[in-house]
Amino acid sequence: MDSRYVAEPYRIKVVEPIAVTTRAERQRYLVEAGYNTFLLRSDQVYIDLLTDSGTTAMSDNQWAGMMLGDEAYAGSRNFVHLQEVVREYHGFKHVVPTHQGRGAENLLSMICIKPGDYVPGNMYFTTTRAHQERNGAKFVDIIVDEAHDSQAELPFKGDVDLTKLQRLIDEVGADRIPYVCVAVTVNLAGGQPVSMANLRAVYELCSRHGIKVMFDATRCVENAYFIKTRERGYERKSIRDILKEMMSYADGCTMSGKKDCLVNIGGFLCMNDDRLYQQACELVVLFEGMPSYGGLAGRDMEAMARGIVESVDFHYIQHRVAQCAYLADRLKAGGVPLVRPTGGHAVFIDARAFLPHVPQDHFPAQALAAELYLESGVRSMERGIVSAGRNTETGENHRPKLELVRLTIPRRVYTYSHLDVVAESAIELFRRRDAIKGLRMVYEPQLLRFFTARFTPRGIDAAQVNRPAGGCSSQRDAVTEVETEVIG
Ligand code: PM9
Repeated sequence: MDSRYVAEPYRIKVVEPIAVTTRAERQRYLVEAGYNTFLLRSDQVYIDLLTDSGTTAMSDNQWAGMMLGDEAYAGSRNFVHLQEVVREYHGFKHVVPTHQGRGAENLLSMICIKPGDYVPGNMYFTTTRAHQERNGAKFVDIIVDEAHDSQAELPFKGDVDLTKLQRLIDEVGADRIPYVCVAVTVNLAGGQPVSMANLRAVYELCSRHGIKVMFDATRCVENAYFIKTRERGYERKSIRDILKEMMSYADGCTMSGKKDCLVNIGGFLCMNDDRLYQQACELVVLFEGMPSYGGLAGRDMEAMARGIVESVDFHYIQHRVAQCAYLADRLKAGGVPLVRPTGGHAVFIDARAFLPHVPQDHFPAQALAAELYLESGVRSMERGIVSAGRNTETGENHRPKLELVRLTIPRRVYTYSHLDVVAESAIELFRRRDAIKGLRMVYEPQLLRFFTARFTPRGIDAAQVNRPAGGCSSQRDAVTEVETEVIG
């Protein structure tokens, strides 16, 4: 990095020891986990970059708020506070709390989607698309082409391609598009932001056709930071004002509070439409809880309300994005191929370029994530063919162009020294990349397979591999094995 790094805008008051393990121990843990980093135990991990979801260190102010939890069954004052904060910072009229983001996705998809509908989005997200498909919709990717090219260097690589959106409307008709789902930022493209100009244009286009725009606002503060630092006219505006303007180009949003709202659990669904709110209130009682808590304790809602306020602090978000840039710069200097430009929540290693000798059917990103853990105890996550899953109609594997390993940075948790260790480990692995082999999938769950799938190194007899504890029926296992032998 050519300038000094941005130092932490906080000091450390409580510490949590982390596990230091030997290579031999990690080898054993990896086999037990079926080469899936999701299945490792947290006390087997040294530096945990699996996800930034729910892994935030909360502030003293948030912890103090937890003590003010009003745990009444209905009408908690913490809900009223959350509602006030969401109205003020995001600008939506109604808020329905949910236990986390996918709870909000479930409600939205169930209310709005009819079988045979189309839901366009700027690249898929795993849980979001799963809920859309479960309710009978077909997801249509309308992100700009460059988002699928790891090396295309664009300031707003998460933008919607308006031509693709218009073409879909012309082809299927606006009445078969219940809403357009715009993610700010786009996780699976590498945390790429969407420009304000594009958000405005999408909203105008959809409004002309009577189509709702629903944001996946999970990392909306990171998006606001990129608008401030990259888009002309926003340099002098506050993150808070930028966020409010962004949200004015949507009819509502789903939110995983576990990311930019700085909490360990929580989410919500927002909307301006009174009828949609009424429908959400009717459904939320079935899946989550009362409309005034939606699966959350009063203290969780209080922490989330306070987290939203803290998240728009410029110094907080500047440091967060700077940590990603620092790690990316160190990795680049060591030759490790990355997705460009670096996003705001993670650094994504381009596993295709890292392991060109491992075909996509041998799960290069999954193999690389496993090797990185073995090398150093650093846990990362596959974001490639395993995460992409299968086409629900044909059963074929989706084959994303992006085959990535995500080094995800939890908020306010790790220091630059931790990031140095991560960089050194990945660079060491890159030096001996030719020795890294692919994997074979030996257990494949039907839904969101990346969470619990199991693998074995190629060349090992599948019959000798650990089975999931008390998992699926033997018949399903057998079928899976045959399928994966064919595809792998
Ligand atoms: N994202 C992540 O690690 C959590 C587990 S992986 C499925 O990136 C977006 C853009 C997300 C997201 C979760 C959700 C779902 C929706 N949209 O995990 O249910 O990145 O709170 O949110 C994860 P919940």
